Formats: sequence, structure tokens, C-alpha cells
Amino acid sequence: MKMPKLAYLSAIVLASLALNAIAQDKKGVSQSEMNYQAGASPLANEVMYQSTNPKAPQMSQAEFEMGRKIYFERCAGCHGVLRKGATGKPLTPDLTIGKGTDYLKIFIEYGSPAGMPNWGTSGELSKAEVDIMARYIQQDAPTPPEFGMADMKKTWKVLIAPEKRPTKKMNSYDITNIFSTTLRDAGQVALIDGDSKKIISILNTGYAVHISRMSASGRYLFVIGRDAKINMVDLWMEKPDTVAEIRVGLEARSVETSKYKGYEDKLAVAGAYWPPQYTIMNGDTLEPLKIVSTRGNVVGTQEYHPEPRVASIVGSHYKPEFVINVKETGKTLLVDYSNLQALKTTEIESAPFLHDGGLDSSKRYFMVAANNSNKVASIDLKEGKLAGLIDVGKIPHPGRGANFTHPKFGPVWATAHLGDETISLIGTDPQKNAKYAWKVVQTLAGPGGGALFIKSHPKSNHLYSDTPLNPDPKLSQSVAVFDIRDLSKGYVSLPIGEWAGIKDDGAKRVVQPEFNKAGDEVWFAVWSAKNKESALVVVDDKTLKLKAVIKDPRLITPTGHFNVNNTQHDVY
Ligand code: DHE
Repeated sequence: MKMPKLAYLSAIVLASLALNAIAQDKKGVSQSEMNYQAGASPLANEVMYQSTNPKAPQMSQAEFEMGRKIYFERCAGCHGVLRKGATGKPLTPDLTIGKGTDYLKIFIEYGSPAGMPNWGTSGELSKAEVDIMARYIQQDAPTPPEFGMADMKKTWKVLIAPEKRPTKKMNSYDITNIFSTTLRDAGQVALIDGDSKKIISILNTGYAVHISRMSASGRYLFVIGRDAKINMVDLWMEKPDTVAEIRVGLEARSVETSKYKGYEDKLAVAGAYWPPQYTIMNGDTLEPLKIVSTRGNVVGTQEYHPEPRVASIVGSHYKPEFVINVKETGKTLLVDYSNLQALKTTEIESAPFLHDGGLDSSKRYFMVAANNSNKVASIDLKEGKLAGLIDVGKIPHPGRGANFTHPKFGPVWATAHLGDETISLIGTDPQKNAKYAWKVVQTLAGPGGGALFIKSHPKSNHLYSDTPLNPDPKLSQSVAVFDIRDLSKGYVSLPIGEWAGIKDDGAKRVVQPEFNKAGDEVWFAVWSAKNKESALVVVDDKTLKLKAVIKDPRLITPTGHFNVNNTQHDVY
């Protein structure tokens, strides 16, 4: 239906007032973060039911299906599966129906300065699709199915039973220096021999595969896809391969293993985005043993949240506990796995939305970014309490962060930021450097926002910080390196993208510094789209000179890469 001109103009005025109001909202989201969050959700392929809200505009079933698919491919990462709001605003019918279709169409068409992409004018969505989306977000949000024990068991496969696996290492690789490289859009990982820099094998994994983690012994590698599929790979095999697999939900990001003395290789755990839950599994077969929901109340407001996603997980070295960070509720759960039938959980409040993080150099404290609050929480894994909640820059994004000894402030842990160019160094030694503990002791000026991962190594004098989401290709294709002996010198920039020697016009985003086992090389992914050439670039940490470029047509969209030794022992 065509809109009368006056009504159309007033809708534009109203929409622009709203845009300004949101722009002033300090939670406005940068374009970098928007792009980062707006990844496709595997929930787009799930069957969901349309319920009819008599006040919402009509939609045929085909239109509803199209709206649902587009929503999960483009919008759910920011606005939440149930549209209750996450990084983006809530889009529930009580808020959207009153605004009306024409108003919402303008929003979707033009975007907002607060970070909503201009889906229409950018050409991403057609006029008809914008119209469908404006009507779709006025319907009741369909709920994806749950995924419980019976569903998990249907997907669970032990391909090689533990008793049929090798009793000793059957290959000649130094498996402690293998890298597991995420090939994101291929749904695969490449296992690369860190010594020869040759690909050992390419393994099929889950959809838009995300991270790799190691068992405590260093024998088993666990890989999780965004579709919550876990592959368990035995590195002792002549040719390392998957020995067990399972899906623990419909969408997920994190997997980890038990690392406490006496529990090595005994258990694995994975956190899901949907359903919001974590699952504890047998460490050598992936048999699901225990599923625990994370639905609950948000720190501070104490409001109920129906879909608190599980973000980072780490296995404590101090106690038989998994450290499970729940995004929307802003709570860290210390889950005692010593008795799964009488699970004891310590719930530590900090701030939303908990995302990624890593251990300090003593491994006693888990440092986790609360990226929507611009804070880092330090969780004391020995005492089971919050040690500090530290204000940092805008949208901290550390990966696992970087530990080093600062010449003046002692042991520090570093994070860079998605939303600004700073790098915050936080004191982590309350015993010998108490006055610096849990404070930002120094702020470094990095090259720009859009940073994702920062890294150092106990044997290195350098701190590396990437900026793959910076809109300036010069920055997204290079890495900043600081000399930790004299941070006042500022950083030098290494043109990793250029060193890759890629001829085509791919994005060449330089992602995730990762050291080899010896701590004398740093590996980077040079990440381009799946129809473009990508590469891995290896830098000599002493000289900061190019050491090797790894290219292969099978290296499709490499992003994260995980060195076995450093992942196994939490060295970063
Ligand atoms: Fe990640 C870690 C979630 C997009 C590469 N990512 C994590 C963790 C979480 C997370 C919760 C911590 C896991 C842990 O430690 O247990 N990532 C998300 C998202 O929700 C988000 C923002 C959007 C999405 O649609 O998934 C997202 N992540 C990305 C990417 O676009 C990246 C850059 C490329 C890719 O491969 O998808 C990316 N994320 C990574 C990497 C890590 C990671 C490499 C592990 C860092 C480490 O050092 O351990």
C-alpha cells in the first residue's frame, strides 16, 4: 500500500528524531562492532512456528518464513534470538507495533547513527525485503526448539572407541607445536605442523567453525562450530583425525576441558548460545552427562532474561571447576565438576555482557571482558570471588589477553578494544604489587579501534595487537607491535597483509597473533573472503622480520589459530 505524502514525511521526521535519540545513547554501537556481531546464525535453518498477533500487520506464511530467515541471518546476533535485545535494541511487539510499519521501514532502510546498518540503501535488502522485515518484527518472536539430552544423543558418535585408539603417539610430529587453524567459511580446521609449516590434514568440522581448545594432556583437540557441533581429534593417531563428535545445541561458541590435577582429560564442557545452556561431557567420548540451563536474572536490574548466552569458558587450574561466563546476565559461574549429581556452583556477579577473556600469568585470576559495560572483571579462582571490576576503554576485546611483566608495575594483563584505539594494561599481582592490582596502570595508544586479539609470550619482549575490524585497510591489514621493555616508544606497524604477497583485492584482514611453542615466532591469519586468496604469515619475534608465508588453496578464510602447547597450558 502506498503511503500518503504527509504521513510519509512525518514518519521520516519521527524516525530521524528517534535516530538522534539513539545516537545520544551512550550504548550506541560502532559500525565495526555491528559488522562483527551481525554474523549469520545457524538458527536460520530451524523450523519455528508463526503465531498470530491480531494487532500485528498480516503476513503470509511464506513472507513470515522469509522474514525469519533474514532475521536469523542478519539481525539475531545483535537483537537476540527472542528479539529481547542484546547489543542492539529490543524488538518485541509491545515496542514495535506502536511504531507502525512505515516508521520501521525507514529505520531498516536508512539505519541509524547508533550502529543499525542501512540495510535498504546499502542494497543488502530489497524494498520488498525491507517491507517484510518491518512487518516481521511486529509479530510475536518465534522460539527456536530446545535441544536436550535425547537430541544430543541422536547426534553423538564415537567414531573410534577409546580402547581402539593408539596407546602411544603414532606419528613423528612434535604435536605440542601443531597449530589448529579455523577455516571459518569452509567449516573445517587445518592442522599445521608448526616446525615444517606444512599442512598435516584438513578436517571437516561444524558450520562456521569457531574455536579450538586442548585437553589437559595435550592429546585431544576439541573444535566447536557455530552450529554447536564438537569434533574431538586424537593427535596421537598416525594422521590425526576425529574420534568422536556431538551437537550440544543449535548455536554455540565455546568448548573447554577439565584441567585440574586428577581430572586431566576426564571431562569436556561446551557452552551454547541457543538453547542457553552448558553441557558437561565425558572427556574421551563426548558422551553428554549433564545439561544446565543458564536462563536467569541479570546482575543489577535483577530482571529475568530468557536467553543468556554462554560466552567464554576456561578450566580452572586451582580447583575442579569450569569457569563459565554468561553473557547477558553478567555472571561468572564456577561450576564444581567433582560431583555431577550434586553440582555446586558459585555465581559471581560482575557486569554484562561477558564475552572473551583469559587467565593472568599466575593462572589464579580469570580476566573477562564485560564488553557492553566497558569493564574487565577479575575472578579469583582460588577464593571463588570477584577480585576486581575495572573500567577500561570502549568495548574491550582481549581474546585471551596478553600477560607480561611491566618494567614498573609488575605483572600485567592487557586488552585492546573494539570501540577505541587504546590498550589497557591492568595490574594482576595483589601479593607483591598490591597498589597496582585491578587498576589500569597504563593506557597505550594503539593504531585505532576494531581490535580483536592481543598477544604476548613469557619468552617475548613484544606485545602484538591486531585491528582487523578497523575500516581503514592500512590498519586492518597490519599489526601493531610494542616493545614491553620500553612502552614509551609507541608501536611499530608490521604490514602483514602486504607480506602475504596476495595479488587479488581480498580484504586481507590480519587476525589473531599466536605464538609457536618456543615463543620465538608469531603466526597471523590473513583473512579474505572465501572466493579470494588467504594465507598465514609467520614473523620472527626477535627481529620482527617475515619468516614464512603459508599458502594453499585449501586455506579458505583462516581466522583463529591455536598452538597446542600454548592452548593446553594457557600461555598468552
Ligand atoms: Fe569469536 C573467541 C563469540 C565473531 C574469532 N568468540 C570467542 C569467544 C566467544 C566468541 C564467546 C570466547 C570463547 C572462549 O574463550 O571460550 N565471536 C563470538 C560472537 O558472538 C561473534 C561476535 C559473532 C558471531 O556471529 O559469532 C564472534 N569471532 C568472531 C569473528 O567474526 C571472528 C573474528 C572470526 C571467526 O572465526 O569467526 C572470531 N572468536 C574468534 C577467535 C576466538 C574467539 C579466534 C578465540 C580467541 C582466543 O585467543 O582464544
